[in-house]
Amino acid sequence: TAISIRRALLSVSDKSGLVELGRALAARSVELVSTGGTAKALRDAGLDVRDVSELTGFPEMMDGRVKTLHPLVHGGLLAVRDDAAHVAAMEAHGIGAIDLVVVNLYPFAQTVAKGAARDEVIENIDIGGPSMVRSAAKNHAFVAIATDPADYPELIAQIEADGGTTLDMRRKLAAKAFAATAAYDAAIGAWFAEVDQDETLPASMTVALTKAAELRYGENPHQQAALYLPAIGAAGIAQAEQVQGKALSYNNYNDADAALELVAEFRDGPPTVVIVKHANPCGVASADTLIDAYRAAFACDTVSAFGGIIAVNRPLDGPTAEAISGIFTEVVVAPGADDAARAVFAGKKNLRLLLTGTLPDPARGGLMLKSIAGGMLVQSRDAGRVAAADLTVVTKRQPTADEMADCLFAWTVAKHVKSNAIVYARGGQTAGIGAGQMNRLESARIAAWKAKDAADKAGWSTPLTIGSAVASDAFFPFADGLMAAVEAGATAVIQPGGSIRDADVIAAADESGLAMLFTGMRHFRH
Ligand code: 93A
Repeated sequence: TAISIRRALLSVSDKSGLVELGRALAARSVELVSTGGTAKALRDAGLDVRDVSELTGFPEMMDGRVKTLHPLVHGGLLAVRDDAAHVAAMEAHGIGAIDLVVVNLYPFAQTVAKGAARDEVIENIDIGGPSMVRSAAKNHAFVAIATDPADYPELIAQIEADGGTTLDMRRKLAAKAFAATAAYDAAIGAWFAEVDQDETLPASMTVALTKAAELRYGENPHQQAALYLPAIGAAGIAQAEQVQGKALSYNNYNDADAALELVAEFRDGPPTVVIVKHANPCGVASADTLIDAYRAAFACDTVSAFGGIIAVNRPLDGPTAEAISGIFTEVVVAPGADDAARAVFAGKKNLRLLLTGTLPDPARGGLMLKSIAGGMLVQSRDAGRVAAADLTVVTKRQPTADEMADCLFAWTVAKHVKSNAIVYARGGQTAGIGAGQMNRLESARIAAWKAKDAADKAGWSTPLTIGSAVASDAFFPFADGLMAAVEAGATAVIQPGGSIRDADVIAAADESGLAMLFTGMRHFRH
């Protein structure tokens, strides 16, 4: 059932598409009623407009805070047209029906984003706009509500076809309208929570996210997926600029996020390269140059690196891009890329190049959300980091300076490996990474086996684990995991400590002549 449109109320902050819509309505003899700025824009285009202040008999007042909040507006929006009592009320009070509302709201999120002062942010909380949107959307049986210029063309098409709108479209527009006002209020709530509250975990949370991109599919082809972005929030991989390559997939985003978060730990460090597969690093290295770091990271696991996601902590140069291009790589994430690097990748049509401008602060706060059936788990971000001064030597032997450096490097990588995580490192490069096993001993063995495999493939006489440091993301519950590391050739160990069998583990370390450091901090990651 199409309703015909005789009167439209237009009040928009974003004036794009407004004049075209106004013209289409005027051509159908629709009466246009508008607020100040919107009326002016329509008049400037030569259209006839009635001021809302003329309709209500009240001037727009209090800096525009009160312009459309009036029974002559909301009565015209909310009246049920086939209810005799409602119709009688309209007649008694001189309320004219409004058939179409075109409203988009004060740019709250944009005002926050540009760093405006508190007063300006508050002034950009739209009250009258959402009220009209909600009144019209509630009464969608009779009233059409457009909140997005992207919907104007279809609206115009319907009006031009038969002078009205279909119930089907009005329902869709109403759903979109309520989603828009909900997201708007959630952004306001999030802003207040951020600026005015101290608790990390608020008593309740409204998360307003807008679909920014449909993804081809989810983790698997039979799953649907999309990227959603918050109106207000910290920047991260989701905001990276994609310079080339086909659209990112769900798994690409997930892996690129893991790669960027790990490489960001080396924000103030030497040139560093991270290669990620299935959200776990399969090679990480720091060196004097980016290309050397890439080669060292790649050497850790040349098999897994195929189809990997690479993140670097320096703007990409041509030679490094050339080296990366040696094997198939899905995604490269970098703070920037010079012309030579861009030219190299331009020849690799499938490679996605993401530029982030800067690297995120590894110590920043924030909340991590994980959905479980029927609820959501929320925790503060793992911003924990340790420096040499935070470590306790628990063995008879002190670590050498090289061992200390390798321990810190291995520990930083282990933080970004799914638990149980065991990472061997030597000379600023990972030697073997054991991830995601259900017991620590298996991770230690897998990491050692991988290091041996890498050495065989590279033709090294001994694996890099000989003389390496080993990091464990949580304490060794028994000495067996530690002994596996000793067998692999590790001479230094870094782990949180805190097991009831710490004494056994320390004794085993002393017996093997190891230097062992306790961090007092655990880095489970699942
Ligand atoms: O300040 S308000 O909350 N009070 C109102 O009564 C009101 N009516 C419409 N903001 C109000 N609006 C908003 O004004 C609309 O949502 C729209 O964003 C804006 C359009 O103003 P103008 O037509 O003067 O540019």
